[in-house]
Amino acid sequence: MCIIIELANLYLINGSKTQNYRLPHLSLLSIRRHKSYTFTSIMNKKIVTLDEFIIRRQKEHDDATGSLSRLLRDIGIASKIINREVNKAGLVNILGVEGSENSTGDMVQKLDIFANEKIIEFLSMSGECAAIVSEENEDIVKLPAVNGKKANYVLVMDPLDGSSNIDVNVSVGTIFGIYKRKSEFDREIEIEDCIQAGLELVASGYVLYGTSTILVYTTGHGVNGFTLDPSIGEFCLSHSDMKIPASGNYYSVNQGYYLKFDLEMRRYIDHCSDLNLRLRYIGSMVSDIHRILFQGGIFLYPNTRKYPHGKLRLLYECNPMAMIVEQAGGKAITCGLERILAVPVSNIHQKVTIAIGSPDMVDEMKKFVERYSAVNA
Ligand code: AHM
Repeated sequence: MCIIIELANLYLINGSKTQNYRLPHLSLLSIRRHKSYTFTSIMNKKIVTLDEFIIRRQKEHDDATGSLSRLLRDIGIASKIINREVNKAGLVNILGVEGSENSTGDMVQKLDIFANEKIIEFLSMSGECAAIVSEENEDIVKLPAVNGKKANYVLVMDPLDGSSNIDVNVSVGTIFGIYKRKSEFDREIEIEDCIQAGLELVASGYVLYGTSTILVYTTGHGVNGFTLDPSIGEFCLSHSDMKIPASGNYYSVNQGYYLKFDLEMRRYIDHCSDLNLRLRYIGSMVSDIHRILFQGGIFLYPNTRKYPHGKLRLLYECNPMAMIVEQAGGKAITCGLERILAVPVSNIHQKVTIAIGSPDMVDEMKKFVERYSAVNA
């Protein structure tokens, strides 16, 4: 009986093709009542963990060395550590405020700094990553060779996006992208190795620490999502080959800046409002885009007077999210109508405007920009 309930509480996989057999809060009785989930059908399903999935995918590529797979797995492990700390964030008053000592004598850190250090520390030991570009570090962080082996990959990341949400128990996320270094292995890694357009990404993903924790990633062959089952400490395949709806009922923008937006953006927002679309803005890009990926919609961060080039960062926020959304069938462009993934990168902390989400909605926004920026000119 325990085995059945344990299995039923996970997302169940039929062979290699995932079915969304989500059976939360099951009792043995409810399994019996649920005609389509008989004992045999449940026992025949197999849970696919993130590690297993990555290995399977690696085997599909004859030339794969396993290095990218190991790096992805390491990111999965690091995100479990961050997840544990994010879940404890509400205990901060008990454990100590930032800058104070906690009960074990350690200094209490801000969670975004903690997440940053954890990922760097973890990847330093793995030997698969040559350098990291992080929102939290002014310069690139060069990682040492492990056992004399020089690494081939560069990680770009926002370790904890939407960190202002932590204190109030609202979802945050980690965003990451992986590039191949441009220079040869025997050369010391330099900043030029990290300055690459989104089109060069070999993988990207995000982890959303929400009501449940989900890791979504792509290597350019579709998008797959893995939900963390805390009872076994594993990310389990829960959403295979994710596709964004062509259109949706949500728009996501900080409408408080409405008067600071250009005319074309104000007209497009008016249009969303006229259509009675639902405005949802969590203030954490990962969370807002995650909703849109599932339910359809558009996320916007245009230029304002305060942020003439937008607020969000191209290399480690917009590019990885753009790769995910495009792989799921969506679109991502700047408010100047350039494809995000094709925007040339000139510095690692470069900002960019963004409109991202369901393809039909991004196309519609584009028409507003074309029409009203002409009026402005
Ligand atoms: P952060 O990295 O400091 O958390 O900032 C990034 C966040 C995004 O997740 C979010 O979309 C945006 O900033 C919200 O900005 P604003 O408060 O200006 O709407």
